[in-house]
This record gives sequence, structure tokens and C-alpha cells, in this order.
Amino acid sequence: MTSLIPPGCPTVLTEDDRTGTSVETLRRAFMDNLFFVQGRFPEVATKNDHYLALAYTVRDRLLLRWLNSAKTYRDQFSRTVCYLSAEFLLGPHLGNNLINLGLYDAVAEAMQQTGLDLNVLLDQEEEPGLGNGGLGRLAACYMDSLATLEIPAIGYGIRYEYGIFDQEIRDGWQVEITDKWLRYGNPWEIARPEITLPVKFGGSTYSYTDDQGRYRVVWQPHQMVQGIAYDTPILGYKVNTANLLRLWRAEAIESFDFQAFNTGDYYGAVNEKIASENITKVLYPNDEQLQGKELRLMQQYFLCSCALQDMIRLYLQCSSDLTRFHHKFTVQLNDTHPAISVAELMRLLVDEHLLPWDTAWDITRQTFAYTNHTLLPEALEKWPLPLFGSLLPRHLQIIYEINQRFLDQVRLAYPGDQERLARLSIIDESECRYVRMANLACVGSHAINGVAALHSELLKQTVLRDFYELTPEKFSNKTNGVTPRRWMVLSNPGLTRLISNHIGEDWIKHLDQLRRLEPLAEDAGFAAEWHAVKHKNKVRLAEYIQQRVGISVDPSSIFDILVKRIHEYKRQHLCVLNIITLYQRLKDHPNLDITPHTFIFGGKAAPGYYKAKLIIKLINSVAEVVNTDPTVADRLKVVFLPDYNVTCGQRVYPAADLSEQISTAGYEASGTGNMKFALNGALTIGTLDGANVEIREEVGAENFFLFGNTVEQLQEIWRNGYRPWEIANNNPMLKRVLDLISCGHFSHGDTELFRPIVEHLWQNDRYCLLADYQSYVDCQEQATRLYRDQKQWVKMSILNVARMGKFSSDRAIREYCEDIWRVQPVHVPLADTSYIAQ
Ligand code: OX2
Repeated sequence: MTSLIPPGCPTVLTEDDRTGTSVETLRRAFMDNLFFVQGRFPEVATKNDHYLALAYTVRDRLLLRWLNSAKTYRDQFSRTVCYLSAEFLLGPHLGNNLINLGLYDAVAEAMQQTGLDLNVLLDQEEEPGLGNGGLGRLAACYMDSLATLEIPAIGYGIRYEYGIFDQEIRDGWQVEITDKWLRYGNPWEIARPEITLPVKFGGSTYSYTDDQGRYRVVWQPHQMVQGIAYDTPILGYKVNTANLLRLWRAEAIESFDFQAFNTGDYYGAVNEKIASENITKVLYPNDEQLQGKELRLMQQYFLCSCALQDMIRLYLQCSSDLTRFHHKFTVQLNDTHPAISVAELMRLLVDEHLLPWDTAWDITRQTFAYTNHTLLPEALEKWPLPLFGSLLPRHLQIIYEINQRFLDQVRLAYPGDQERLARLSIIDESECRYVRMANLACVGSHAINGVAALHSELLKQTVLRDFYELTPEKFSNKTNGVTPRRWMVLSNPGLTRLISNHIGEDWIKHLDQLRRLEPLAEDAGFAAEWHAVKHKNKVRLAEYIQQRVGISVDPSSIFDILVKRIHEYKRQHLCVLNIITLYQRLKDHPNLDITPHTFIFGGKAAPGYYKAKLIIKLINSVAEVVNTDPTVADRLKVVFLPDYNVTCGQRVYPAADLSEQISTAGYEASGTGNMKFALNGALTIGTLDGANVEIREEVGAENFFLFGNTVEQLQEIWRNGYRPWEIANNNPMLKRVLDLISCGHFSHGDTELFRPIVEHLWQNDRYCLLADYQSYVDCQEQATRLYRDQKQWVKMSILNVARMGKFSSDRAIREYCEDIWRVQPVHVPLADTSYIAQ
């Protein structure tokens, strides 16, 4: 290629095939990749070849920005946020990268010129499901915002070979299928086999005094594996910043144990290799439920050790003075899953880099901050001491030392208060002994936060109360947010275009700008367009439902949607009670004039959580009866969408009229689906729980359907002795609904099937469905009645969107940057790439 640019000018100004962005260059680069990377000529290329050729074309453009970012950070020794998380639920990369590069339309055009449909290629991508739900998805939104805000950041996580299982529904039951997401390769990652770090497990320790009189401890492990880095660039929206997501895969240090092999134990030798690789084999599919499995602790420690060793390695490339480690890095612990980092950093600094304990402890505490995501007691991580000690003997010693010094301070603050001491201790001494990970995280961090205002308050009053009383200055709230790039621009192009036509595009980076839509809520022409966009999105979802589960739904019925993990506290079965109530009313009065209603569910249950799986079966059983009953035909439909994931979410949120956020008050820490729905113009029916409280505050009480008991009211109910059976016996409709389930109406006469659900509601009802039932049914009726007034509904929908600015993950990340991380943006110039040519 001849260049018109004088020698010495950055070559990036020319349209070369790896960085150019014109339609013609993109088309040529795509054909080049199809030929030279995929090894295909057009006539025989498969859809997957096309997808990969395009992915590599896009990746080249990412790499240009990524390398520039990495070089800028290195040259400036930039302060860097490290987000440590056992889960990153990224969702498909291709569409998102096209949006953030600003190349979506150009690439669509280039594909069209090649005779291809970009949408078909987008559908080819298997999403990396390296997370369970909200917590992992939050990490992904935060990575997007960090890059968009030009904050130097590294996400550290685990490269699970199998992500969250794929869900199939057979005979109404959930069936789990392994998620082989790497089957056809992953074009978005770059393996770094030269970045390999050793991780030790088991064995014992011994101590000695070295020739300089220092007390030293040596850990002699029983097993050693190595972590290999896999890097994925995370590009910000229309900036040059591309940050690093570094996921670790475990491998045996040597492929064979030659000693075992030579003595004839071939299987033993290979087994060792398999055992090592098992560490990163599969994501534990439990959402908010601790499974105290040894392999899970190994995963956690493996992640933390790799991440911290890597940070120290990067640090030492630029400075030998580790006492300033916390000036270069600030580390956020995404829940307690990576909390073992506190002990691991101490070990690395004290044992391996020979820093005095007090110095190391100062660095450690100034390095870490901890986010709590749940108040559920069964999710609070604690590890039995014998298990912990046998896997991490040195860490147990370090934790004892940390604990002893910490409890000495507590004794000074609260002389004689033994009970408080026992509650604050990192070691749970009651019955069996445990290591309490939340206590370790609190003691080892300089900042502690919850994820919504209500949640942060409850944290201070309940699970972390003693820590709050001891160090109130560490506590703050950081209400969650979601990225408008994936959750509007990518998933809802219709609404994005309509909004941008009226208020420009600034809102994509400054979501508060949506306020400028408020006056348009009164504009009939705008409202008509708004309604048309929503209707089109509903038609699209209806087509998908038809194709996926063979149920035909009416796009002008109200789309009432509940998608999230299946859990009793999220109360999917409360929604079912209302459906059966409606069904009953229609059976009683076949001519009843109700708003045509489509209920749509989606979500996975943890494979070992029987009740949650039974709830899925209940939804499908009710769907079967309702959808085939001619009396209710066309007025009531129930759909369970199988395999709910990020990709499915992108179809669902834009098509919702009503968003179900119906958890028992006090149980949902924040929720983020609630934000995605409202941002896409759905109205919310919800309790005063998690971020619902703040969403309602922002959009206005008059634009939100509130029902149910508050946290305080529920506390009162339990204090007075909660008697759900009395509620059921005093509410004829509720009793009929429960009886209808019990008598086998939805289970082909089987009276046993749903007994565990119904009996629990009658007798115990831990999540207070019955206490909230009537209020929910009434509120549902109010919402569906209002839906008939489309003018009013659309106005409320516009006002909801206009007032959702607060819930951008950009706002959340700005708060973390200012209050916790104290980190500044670093502008990345798209500089000279002439070194490529040298
Ligand atoms: C989830 C919480 O349940 C949810 O309320 C919150 O929005 C999300 O985290 C992100 O903060 N595992 N998943 C969660 O907490 C835990 C533990």
C-alpha cells in the first residue's frame, strides 16, 4: 500500500487492514481473515467461519487500543483498580465491541456487501457464561464502565472450562446440560503461556531463624499447580481505553509425574494432572448458597494467589519498593469469594518478600476493599477449620495471627465483652470451628460496602453490626448500576434511535441526560413513536417465544415478565399464585373483561436446590393447564423461556411492559434486572426491597406499582408469631388457589407433587408469600387496569426511562473511584503504531 503520509507520521492515519474502519477496509479485512485465519474460501465457509473471521477483524481493532492502553499505563505507572471476582458474566462480545468501537453500522454494511447478515453472525456466538447471575453480571458491567471512564483496571477471574450449565426443560422439569462454551474456540482471548504462576496446596510448614536473625516460615506443599493467564480486552465506549480481563486456568506443573510413571503407576501419574486441571474445570452453579466443597476453596485460593502474584510481578517490573504496593494497586473483593486474598497477600509480603508483619499488614489493609452482596445466612461463607487447615496450612497460621492482633484491639475497645469478641472473631468457635470469610474480609479491608441503600443499612444493623460499631468510618453504600451500552444501545436499537433523535447521543455516556425526555412525555407524537418501538420489540419476542417453545402469544397483551435465578426468596411462586387467582376468576366468570395478559418467566435453579426446581415444574404445569384451556384462551398465557442467560435477557428487557421485582422485603440486596427493565421502559411492580426502593424514589411513587410488607412490618409480623395458616383460612380465594394446587389440578391428579411447596406455605412460609398475597393481587389488578389506558401507560413508561439516570454503572463506578479507590482517569491517546512496521 502506498502512503500519502510523510515518513515519521503515525501509520494509524492510513487505512490498513488491521486498524482501518471504512466499510471497504472492514470488508477486505474480513475476507482476509476468512482466508488466512479460518483457512476457508467463501463457497465452503460455514456460519461459524464467518463469525470467527469477523471476530478476528474486530479483535484487531481492539488490540490496537489495548496495546496503547497497556503501554500508557506502564509508562505512567498508573494507579490501577483490580476487580477480583470468582464470576464474570460477560455475555456475547461481538455486538458489544462493535457498539463500543462505533463500528456497528459500518460492519453491518460490510457484511451486507459480502452477502451476509450481521444478525446471523451475532447469533453464532456462544456466550461465556462464567457467572451465576447478578453478582457476575455486575462485575461485567463494572468492567465496561471502568474502561468507558478511562480508569486503568484489571479484572481477575477464573477461566472455567464449563460455565453455568445450559438449561433444558423436559416434561416441565429443569435438566442441566454442560456448557461447552470453548468448543469452537474463543477468538476474544489471547493465551499467555509465558505468564505462568505456581500455586501451592496442602502439606505443612516449618519455621527457623535466618542468618540475619529473622523469623521465617516455609510452606512445604503437598501439591503444586500452575495458573496460566488468558487475556481478554475490555474496550470502553468510544474511547481508546481497553482494559485487561485476565482469567486463570489451572494446569499441572509437569504433564507427567515421571517418578510415578517409571515405577509403573501410569494412572497415578495421569491422575495428578487431571486433579490439577479440575480446579478450573467448572463453575459452581450455586447462586447465594455456600457449598462447602474443598474444590471450591481450591478455586478461590487459586484465583487469589494467581492475581496477587501477578500484581506483584507487574509492580516489580517498575519498582523494587513493595512498601508502596497499595499506591499502585487498589483491590476490590467481589463478595467473600476472593477474601482469602487478605491472608495470601500477607503471606506473599511476609514469607516471600520478607517484609515485617506490621508493614505488610498496613499495605494489605490499604489495598483491599470489600463488597457484600447478600444478607442471606446460608450464603455467608465459612470453612470448617480442618478442611481449611489441611489445604492452606500457612494461611491458617496467618489468619490466627491476624485474629489475635485484631481481638487484642477489640478487647481494648470493649473490655470484658466476651460475646462481642466471639462474634467479631475470624474463627467461629461455636460447635464445629470455622473460618468466617466475611470477618476476614472486614478486618483486612479499609472499606466495606453494600449494593443498595436499604441493603447497606441492613448490613450495619444485622450481619456486620459489630464491625460497623467498631469501625463505622469503613462503611458506605454503593448502589449497583448497569451499563447502558449493552442494556440499551445494543439490546434496544429502536428505543436508542428514538431517544437519540430527540436529545442527541450524550445520554449513552451520561445517563442523567435522559431527564431531557421528561417534557416529551406530554408529546403525543413522541408517545406514539415510543409505543411503536415497544410494540415492535414485543413482536420480536413473541416470534422468539413461538420458535423456542411453540406458544403463540399476543403482542398487544400486557407482557408481564419475571426473569432471574429461581430462588424462594425471589418468590416466583407468588407470581404463580396470582396467575392461578386470575385463572380462577376467569373460570368463575367466563365473560369477565380482563386485560389480556402474558406472563413470561425465565431463570435457572441450582441443580441441588430441589424446591427451586419444583417451582419451575409448577410454573410449567400451570402453563400447560392455562394455555390449553379454551375458557381463558387469548386472555391468559404463561410462558417459561428455557435457558435464560445474557443473550436471552437482551431480547426480553426491551419487550417488557411490567417488570416483576417481588422479593420478600429485606432479602434482595439490590437486584439489577429491575434497572434493566425500567431503563427499557417497563413499569415495575415490586416490594420495598433492594434497589427497588431507590428506583421508586427516582421515577416517582406515582410511576411505580408498590405492594407488600416493608422490612419493619415483616419484623413485626415475626415478632408477634407469624401464622400463615390463619391468613389462608381467612382468605377464600387464596385458600382455593392453594387447594387447587394441592388437589392435583395442575399435576394430572397427583396430590403429592407440589406438596413440599404448598405445605411450606401453610405451615412456615419463611418468605411471607401469604402475608403479601392480597396486596400483590390487588396491585396486579391496578396495574393491568391501568394498562388499558395506553396513553397514561406510555407516559409513565417515558417518565421511568427519563428518570433512570442514577442506575448507570458509570455512576456507581465514579462513586467507587472517588470514595474507595481514589483513582483518576488516564487518557489513552491512539498513538503511534509505527512500531508495528519497524
Ligand atoms: C446478588 C444479589 O442477590 C443481588 O441482589 C445483587 O443485585 C447482585 O448480587 C449484585 O450485587 N450472589 N449473588 C448476589 O449476591 C450473592 C452472594
